[in-house]
Amino acid sequence: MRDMLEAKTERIRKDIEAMAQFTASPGGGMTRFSFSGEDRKTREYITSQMEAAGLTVRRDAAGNLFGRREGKRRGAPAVMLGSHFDSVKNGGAFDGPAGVVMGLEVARVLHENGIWTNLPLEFAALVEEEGGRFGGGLYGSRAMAGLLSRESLDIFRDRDGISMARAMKESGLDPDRVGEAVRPKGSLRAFIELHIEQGPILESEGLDLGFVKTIVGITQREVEIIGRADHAGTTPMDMRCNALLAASEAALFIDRAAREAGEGTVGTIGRMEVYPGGSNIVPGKVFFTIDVRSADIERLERVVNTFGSFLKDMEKKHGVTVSVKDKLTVPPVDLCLEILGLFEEEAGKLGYSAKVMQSGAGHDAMIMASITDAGLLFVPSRGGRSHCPEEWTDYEQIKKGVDVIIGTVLALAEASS
Ligand code: HGY
Ligand code: MN
Ligand code: MN
Repeated sequence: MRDMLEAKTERIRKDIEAMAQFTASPGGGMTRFSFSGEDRKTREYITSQMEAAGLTVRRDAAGNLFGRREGKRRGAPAVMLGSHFDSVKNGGAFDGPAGVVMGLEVARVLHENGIWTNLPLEFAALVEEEGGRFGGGLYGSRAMAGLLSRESLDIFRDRDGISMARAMKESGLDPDRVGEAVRPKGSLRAFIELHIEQGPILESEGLDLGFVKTIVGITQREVEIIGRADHAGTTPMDMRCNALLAASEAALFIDRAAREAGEGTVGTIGRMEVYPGGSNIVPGKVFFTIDVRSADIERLERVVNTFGSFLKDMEKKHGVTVSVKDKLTVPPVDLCLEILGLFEEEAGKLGYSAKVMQSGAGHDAMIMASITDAGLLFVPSRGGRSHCPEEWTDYEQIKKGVDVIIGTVLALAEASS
């Protein structure tokens, strides 16, 4: 039974290219924000592919899309596989969709070969993993894991001030029912995600696949520094409360603190907005984000905590007021070794080269690991590039990842011929 079950590269290419059409920044990579028109068009495409593969499709109360293939054992826990379909601003076509397409292809291969498993299978397309629109992220998986508060849907807003709750309503969802997305205890046997590596390791070592053992911990905060807008010409230098000076020192602090923490700890200010933003006005307000990550919780907390006390010093030094909003705090996560072992076994049978590695990017698998056994398989990223229009993975490389996951799913879900 095993040798004929192979993914088809051509279908993978077709899916990725079809989904890549739905972007708000044509010519500037992928911008597919949750609960947007691009989200809807992509969801319609995925739904059509799920139905064609014989799946029963439903959208949960958080907006996640699932295609379900019943198992022989009624009421048994499901094996879930997939990834997210939202993107960052001006991102790439593979970050997220490669994992959704993996699910579609596994579903097709089982459907066309009439393979049934004892356990049911759920093919997932998750929303708002990136937080590109509302900040934070990992929203679809946190909704399933019961890690999402209803009030956060009112607090998290996009750049136009639209709350998640309002965007959900406009997308046909009822934010008051988001709790219904929580998966009952014991209802999942496993969660398997295929994802592009978003780093240079697999390509530089000439390997086909990566099997993730640990995903780094992540802290994301939003910082607002309030100084005083003043005339750039008439305000003496020693009479200014320049918000941008404090923010600039903060950028240098985060960079230095992450480097000093070492062991792969990273710190980034990815977004900074200066207000009112006139060339002849001393900046009165600056908004910026921080993103700190480490596989070592102590290092992660040290950078974040020292940054907090640094901001207090900035208030005194520059006569500004600083407020900080927590957007995401996830500790480092070890994934399921049983699933990692199955990945290794399948790759061995197929002759694909692979290594066990860490993920510097956050993924829904790190949240799903809190409610079920979670596995994450990487395929190479060309030049290690991601979160940019240049992001690329060969379709043949994705095919190899899907082949390994087919065998893994058959083992986990107890396939019978
Ligand atoms: O930010 C991340 O690590 C992921 O791309 N959401
Ligand atoms: Mn990403
Ligand atoms: Mn991703």
